[in-house]
Amino acid sequence: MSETISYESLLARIQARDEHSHDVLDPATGDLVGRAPVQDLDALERAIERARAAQPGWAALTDQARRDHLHRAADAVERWAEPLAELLSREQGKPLDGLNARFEVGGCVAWLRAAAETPLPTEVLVDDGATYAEMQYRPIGVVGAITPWNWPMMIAIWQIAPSLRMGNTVVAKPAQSTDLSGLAIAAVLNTTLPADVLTVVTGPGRSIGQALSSHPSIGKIMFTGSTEVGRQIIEASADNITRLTLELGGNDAGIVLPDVDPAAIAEGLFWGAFINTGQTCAALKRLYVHDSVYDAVVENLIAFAASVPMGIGLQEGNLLGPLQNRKQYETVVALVAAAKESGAQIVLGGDPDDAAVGHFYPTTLVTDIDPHNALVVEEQFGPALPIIRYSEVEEAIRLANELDFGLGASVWSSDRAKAQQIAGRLEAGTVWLNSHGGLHPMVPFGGAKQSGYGREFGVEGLKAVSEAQVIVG
Ligand code: TAP
Repeated sequence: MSETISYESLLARIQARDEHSHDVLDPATGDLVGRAPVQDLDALERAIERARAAQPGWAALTDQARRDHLHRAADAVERWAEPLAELLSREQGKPLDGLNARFEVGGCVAWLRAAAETPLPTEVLVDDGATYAEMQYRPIGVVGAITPWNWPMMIAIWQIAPSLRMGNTVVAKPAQSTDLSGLAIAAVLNTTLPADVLTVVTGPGRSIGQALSSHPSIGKIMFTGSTEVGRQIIEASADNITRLTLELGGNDAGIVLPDVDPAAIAEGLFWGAFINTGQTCAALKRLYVHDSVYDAVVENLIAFAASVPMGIGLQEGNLLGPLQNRKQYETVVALVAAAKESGAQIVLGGDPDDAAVGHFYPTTLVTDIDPHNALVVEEQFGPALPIIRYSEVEEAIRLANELDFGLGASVWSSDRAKAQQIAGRLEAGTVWLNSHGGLHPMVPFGGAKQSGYGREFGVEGLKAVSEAQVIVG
């Protein structure tokens, strides 16, 4: 890629050149963003073959050489940061500002550098004079990386960066609704990486994703997406005993104890739930609030939420955007409508303009809702938060744990010891205290129960894209 750094030059590199393509429309305006290629199974075969051929040479580099490559890739993302953020905003819908497009591109840089810097020395397991045993972490081979549309660049990096660090090559398949973002981040990485170490293949999940998951030359699938597709990948990969990391759906609970200061926690609660306009796996999706502070928490949340601007991503200042696609918009419409019909109170929002351009759903807070209403027990993946009243903390813990999901959870309290004790009883991969959803590249992240298995980030994340080998003697 030439170093003429502009949005136009980025788009020119990744756009489809023939009729095997689909239109990409801006979810905020309906404008044409570009045309994304739709590839076929032959293209996938060729990509896997090239990745297989490139892998031994990549693995033969020293660990330091691969770490240097990741830092150079991070430098490239920094140089291309603004065009990447603009494309992300146009295609995904998220605003440039706030915890959105520029933040996501910054996350790509941070996770690339963390994957480069995380030490993974050989572990000496036993050295007692009679036995010497050590554990080494070797490449698996070719990793298939399948991503969703909500954080299409950053999640791709979460899968690609540790895989490359450990000496694997990667074939990536972005979600079709954000193909251009997946192609763009890879194109920027490929300005510095050796040929064929990272390839992107676009096309439908049910054909390209399915074939990638069942391919005998793929040693590991890194998948982030829905629980339903996670199950299909388990089945598709079974014959080859392909290694899997599955980051699946979430329906995170937050429990607010009676000792909180409602004004002080309103902002944290809001962004825990509404980051990326609610389209985040580990967003706060059901909030359980003690009866004694319920009204005050709701009042403070309404006041904060009403002050956060929603609009077209490219207009600076907006902090919330549209839903990324019509299907997701319709899911949120149906869930809030059903909640309203059941007698729940819509205290903010809930009145989308179906005729408006763009998939905008207003920021919505729903109170006095039955704990088993669909808006509570299903993953809404949008800007509508149900707030459930409880009177006994045991009841809140039981409700939080009763779903099959177990990605994240949070406890809100001014008593750290009490909050920690409750955290230990919640069935979730991560429990935050007085915040929700913050991630760190050195802190392992992943789901309990049907939110998936395996952990990403930090040392655990490097081990997950490696084959452990014990050497004895
Ligand atoms: P999915 O519909 O599951 O799609 C995810 C990816 O899988 C897409 O690239 C999709 O391709 C592909 N795919 C579809 N069918 C496939 C198959 N049979 N075999 C292999 N791949 C297939 O999810 P989504 O709607 O993009 O994302 C929303 C979901 O992801 C939510 O449930 C959310 O909670 C979850 N999510 C989880 C996390 C973590 S870290 N746990 C993070 C973000 C999102 P196409 O687009 O071409 O169909």
